[in-house]
Amino acid sequence: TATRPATRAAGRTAPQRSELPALARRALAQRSDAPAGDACWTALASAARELLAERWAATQRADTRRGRTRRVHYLSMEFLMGRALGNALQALDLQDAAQAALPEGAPPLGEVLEHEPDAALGNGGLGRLAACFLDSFATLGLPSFGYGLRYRHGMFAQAIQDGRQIERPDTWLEAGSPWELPRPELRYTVGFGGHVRFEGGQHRWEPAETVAAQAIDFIVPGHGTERVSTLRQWQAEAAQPIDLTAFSRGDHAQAGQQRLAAERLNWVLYPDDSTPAGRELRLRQEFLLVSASLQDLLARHLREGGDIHQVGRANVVHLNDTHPALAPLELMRLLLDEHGLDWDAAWQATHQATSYTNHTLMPEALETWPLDLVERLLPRHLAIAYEINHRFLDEVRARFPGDEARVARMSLFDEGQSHHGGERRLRMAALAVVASHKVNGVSALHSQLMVDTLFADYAQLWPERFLNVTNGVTPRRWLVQANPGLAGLLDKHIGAEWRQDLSALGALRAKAGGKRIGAEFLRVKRAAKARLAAHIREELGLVVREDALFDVQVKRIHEYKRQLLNLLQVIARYQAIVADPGADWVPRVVVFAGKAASAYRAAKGVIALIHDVARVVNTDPRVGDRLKLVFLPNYSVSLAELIIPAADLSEQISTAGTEASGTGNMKFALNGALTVGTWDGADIEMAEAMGVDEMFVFGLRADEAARIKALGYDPRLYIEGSRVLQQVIDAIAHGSFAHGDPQRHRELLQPLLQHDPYLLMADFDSYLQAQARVDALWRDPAAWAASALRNIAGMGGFSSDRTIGDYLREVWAPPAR
Ligand code: DL6
Repeated sequence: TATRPATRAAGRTAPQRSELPALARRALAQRSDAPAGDACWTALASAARELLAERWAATQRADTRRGRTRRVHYLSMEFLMGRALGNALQALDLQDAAQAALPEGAPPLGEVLEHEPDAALGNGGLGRLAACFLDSFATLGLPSFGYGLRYRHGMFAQAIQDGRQIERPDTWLEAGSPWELPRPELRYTVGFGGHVRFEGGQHRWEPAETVAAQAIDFIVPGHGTERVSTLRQWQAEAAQPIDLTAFSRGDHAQAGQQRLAAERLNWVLYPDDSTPAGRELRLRQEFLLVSASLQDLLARHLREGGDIHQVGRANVVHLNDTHPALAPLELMRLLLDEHGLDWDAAWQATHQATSYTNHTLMPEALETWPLDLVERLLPRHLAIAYEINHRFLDEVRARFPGDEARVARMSLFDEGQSHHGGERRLRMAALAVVASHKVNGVSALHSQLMVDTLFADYAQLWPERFLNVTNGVTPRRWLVQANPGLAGLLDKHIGAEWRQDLSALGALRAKAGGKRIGAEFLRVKRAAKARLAAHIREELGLVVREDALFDVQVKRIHEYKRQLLNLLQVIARYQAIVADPGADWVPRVVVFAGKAASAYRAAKGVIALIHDVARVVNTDPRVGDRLKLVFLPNYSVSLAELIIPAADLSEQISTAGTEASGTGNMKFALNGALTVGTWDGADIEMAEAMGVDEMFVFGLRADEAARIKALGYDPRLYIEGSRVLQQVIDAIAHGSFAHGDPQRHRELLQPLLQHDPYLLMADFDSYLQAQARVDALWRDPAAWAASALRNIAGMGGFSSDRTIGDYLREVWAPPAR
C-alpha cells in the first residue's frame, strides 16, 4: 500500500530524531570518500530522509481519517525546489545534531550544505510558487499531494562565455538523489494514440502505445509540526523494457525503441519560451502527469472506501496554470469509460474537483494545441472536449442569443481562420475555465485585468467563478533559513511569534524608528553583503565595496521585466559620474542575475549588453568604486538565498499590467530591501501594506500604459524630450560599449526606438527620479534602516501560509450540498 515507505523494513521500530547522528555515521561508513563534502551531505540527507519517511507514514495514516476535509492534489509541470537538506534539518530541528554527526576532518555544516545540487525542476516564478505551497501544505497540516514529473535534466545551467549566455545541461541527478523514495507499488498505465471503440453503450479507448508511470516521492517537511507533504513525481518506464523478438533478429534499435520513447518523457524540463519543434513531446509530458496523477487519486479514493460519485466532493484537482489542463478531460474519461458514470455525474464530479490558477496574461504563454496532434495522441479526449464544448456553447447561446461572435471567442476550439496558418486548435485556458468551479489570478491587479481582458467573456457568463488569491512565499526558506541573522534580530525585538504567524511582523512597525534596532539591522545587512561580495570576488574576480548600495534585479530575463530599463539607468549614472567624478556619488553595486530562454534572442541580447557595459564601467578609472556592474551567472534558488538577504534595493520594474504578481519582490522586502517599483502585480499590495511612501514607486499605471498605447505611442518623442535618455541611446547606438561597433547592439536598440512595446522610453525619466530619491534616502542610514524595518513590518500578509489559507476558504472549500 501507499502508506508504508519502501525504505523501511516492516517490524523495525521508527527511527527517532536523536538517532540522526548514528544514521548519518552509518551512511558515511558505507562510503570510501568520507569525510568529503559530497559524502557528508549524502549521508546527512539519507539520515534525514529516514526520519521524514516515518513522518510521512504517520501523516498518511492521519489523513485517511480526515473526515470531510478535502484532499488537495496540486498538479504542476514545475516545482522549483532548490536544495533540501538545510530545510529538512531546520524542520527537524537537527542543525546542531547534524554538525555533531560530521566526522573529524569534514567541512563545517554550512559548507556541506553547499554540496547539494539544486533541484531546478521549474523555470521561474510559477515553479517556485509551487515549491513554497508544498512547504505551507506541510506546515498547515493540509491533506495534500503535489504532483509533478521527475525530469532528469531540470532548467539548464547557465554559463557565460565572452559575455554571452551558453546553456549547459543540468545534471542534478548524476549522482542519484538521496531524497527520492521510489514507490514500486504505485505504477499506472498511461496510453497514447490508437482509437476509440464504442460497444455496449460504452466508449473504450485502445491506445496504440503505453508507458508505465512509476511514482517517486519527495517528502517535504512541515515546520513546527510533525506533518509532511508529498511531492509525487512520475517517471515513465517502458511497458515492455525490451522487444526480445526484435533483439533476436539483431534489430537492436527497434528492441530498445519503447524504452527510449518512455525515457524521453522524463528527459528534460520544457523551457518556458519554446520552439514548436518539441511540442508533441511536451503534450505527452503533460498527459503523463495528468493521467498518472488522476489514476493515483482515484485509486486512493476507492481504497479509502470513497464513493466514486463523491470523488469531486472529497478531492481537489488544482491546475497550476494550463499545463495540466488535460486533467478535466482525463478525469471525465476515467469516470465515464472506466468507472461507468453517466455524463452528468461525471461532469458534476469533475467540475466540483477542478480549479485553476492563471499566472500570466502574456498572449505568447497561452497554450493551444493543434487538433490534429490532439486527435492523434488523445482521440478519446478530443471527443470529450467536443462534447463539453457543445454543451457549453448551448449555454452561451441561451444567455446571449444571436451573438455568434461571442460564441466563436468563447469556444474551446480556435477555428484558426486568421492565425496559426489556419490550423484548428484546442484552447487550454478556455478548457480550464469551463471545467473549473473557481479560477483565480495571483494579485489584485492581475485578477482584475484577467476578468477585464483575457477572460472577460467568461466572467460575464460566470462572474462568481473568478477571484483573486495573492501569492505568498514561505518565510521558512526565505527568512529563517536564508537570513538567520535577521531572523534572530526579529526574535529579539518582537518575539518569535512571527515564525508561526507572519502577520506578527506588524509589531515591528512601532519599533522601526529605534536607534538601536536600526543599527543592528544595518549590521546584519552588512554581514550578508560581505558574504555576497565574497561570492562576487570568487565568481568574477571583481572586488566590490561592501558599504555600497547593493541594487539588485534577479529574475528570468524577459522584455516585460525590463532589465534593459535598469541597464539604461546604469549607463546614465555612468555618464554622469564620468562627467563629474568629484560630485558626492552614492556608491552602488548593481547586481543582475537571471536566465534567458535559449531561443529568446532579445533576452540574450540583454545579457550580452549587460556584460559589454560592465566591461567598460568596471574598468574605467574615472568611475572607481562609485559604480560596479555585476552579472552573476546561473541564477538558482540557492543563489537567490545568498543574494536576497544582501540586497539594499530591489528592482521590480515591469511595465505596469504585465507582471502577474512577482514573488521575488516579496522575498526582498521580507529581507529588508527597499523596492523601486512600478504599480504592478503584487508590488501594489505590498506598497499598500507597508505604506505607499515606503516604496519608490514610479512610472505609468496599467490603465495609463494601455491608454498611451491605444493612442499611438511614439518612443522617439520621449527620447527627444530627455537629454539624459538621448545620451544613453546615442552611446549604445554609436558602439561605446561595443569597441566602437555600432552594429553590435542594433537588434536590441532598433525595436526600442520604433515600437518599444514595454514602454521603457515612456518610463525612463520617472525611473531616474525614483533612483534619485533612493540616493537621497541612502545618505541618511538611520532613515534608510527605519524604512527597511517598516517594509518588513508590512510583509506579514505575504506568507504562502496566508495564500493557502485563502485557497482553502475561497477555492478549495467543499461544494455546497
Ligand atoms: O504566480 C507565480 C508567478 C508570478 O509571480 C509571476 O508574476 C508570473 O510571471 C509567473 N508566471 C509564469 C508564467 N507561467 N506560465 N504559463 O511563470 O507566475
